[in-house]
Amino acid sequence: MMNRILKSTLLFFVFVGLFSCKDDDTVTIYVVPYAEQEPIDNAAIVEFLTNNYFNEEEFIAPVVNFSYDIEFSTDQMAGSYTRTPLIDYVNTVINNFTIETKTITVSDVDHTLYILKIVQGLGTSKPRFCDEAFLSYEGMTLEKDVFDNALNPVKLDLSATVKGFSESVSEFNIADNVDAVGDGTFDYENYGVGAVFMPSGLGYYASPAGGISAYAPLIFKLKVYGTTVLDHDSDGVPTYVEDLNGNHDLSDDNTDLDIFPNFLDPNDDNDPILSKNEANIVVYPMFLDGSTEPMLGVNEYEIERVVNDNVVPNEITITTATYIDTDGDGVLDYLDSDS
Ligand SMILES: [Ca+2]
Ligand SMILES: [Ca+2]
Ligand SMILES: [Ca+2]
Ligand SMILES: [Ca+2]
Repeated sequence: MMNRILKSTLLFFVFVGLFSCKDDDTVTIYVVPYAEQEPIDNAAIVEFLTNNYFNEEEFIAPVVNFSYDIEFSTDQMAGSYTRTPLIDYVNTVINNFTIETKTITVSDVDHTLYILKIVQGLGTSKPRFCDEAFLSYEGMTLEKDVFDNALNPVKLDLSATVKGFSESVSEFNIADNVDAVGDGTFDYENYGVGAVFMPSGLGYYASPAGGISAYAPLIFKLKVYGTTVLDHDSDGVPTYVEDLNGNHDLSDDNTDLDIFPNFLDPNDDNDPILSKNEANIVVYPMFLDGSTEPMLGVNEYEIERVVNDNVVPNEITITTATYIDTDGDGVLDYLDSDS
């Protein structure tokens, strides 16, 4: 089921739209330009937000064991309670709920995400756009047809999801506390809860698939529990650091101009030394029972965490890599082919 939000590379090559046959039997495939489609999608999202409400009364006064499930409805009245139209929350805080807007540019066209924040989450960190998030979600169209869900939490590499998804999940904080229940399950407390309304340009755009028609704006309900930093090429440089130009596109950072972008290249500068061997490696022994974590320095990243609990009670070791600039030219050795 989770595959539905995975971004297929086919998306970039398979364009389905209006076909027209010419005399020579060649087929012209027409893809609606982003600049034409974006206003249409935005208007459809605004219409949804104008005509729909959510079960805010349940979040204002949650009952014991409330599921924290969001329900969208065209019913303004919940018993004697009068709900607020979703559109009124846009960039406005009411009862601690709000809809934040976020602009993402695709092919020079600005697209707006509408991110409904019901619970921000009280954990100290947020998943980055290319981290592995631990979350549950439900995807639906503006017609409320559910096309995908993971109601039990799953781990998802956000770099492999559509932009509207990764750029929304990364706006929530994770849980602030995790308790082992004792039966193998865990209770997460104060995790992020919300939803995103995204134009098709930040979803699947021209590729219809699995119950989603082409150019369909999408809604995802989200519960964000945890996050893990990813290092896709295991070179000791976290993937988020490999986005050198900071544009949240991992494909356009390629120091040595070979076929592998830096986040998939264990030797970013194509000199004779692997990136991980161009770093200072330090192993910090520490203990689970009260030791504070090592403060990481500049260009220092955790690359391994080993629990030795079965050998030395409570002992773990944290290994870090610090990337250095030996010749002082401002380019770290792993990106510098002449150092
Ligand atoms: Ca890496
Ligand atoms: Ca980039
Ligand atoms: Ca490369
Ligand atoms: Ca190298």
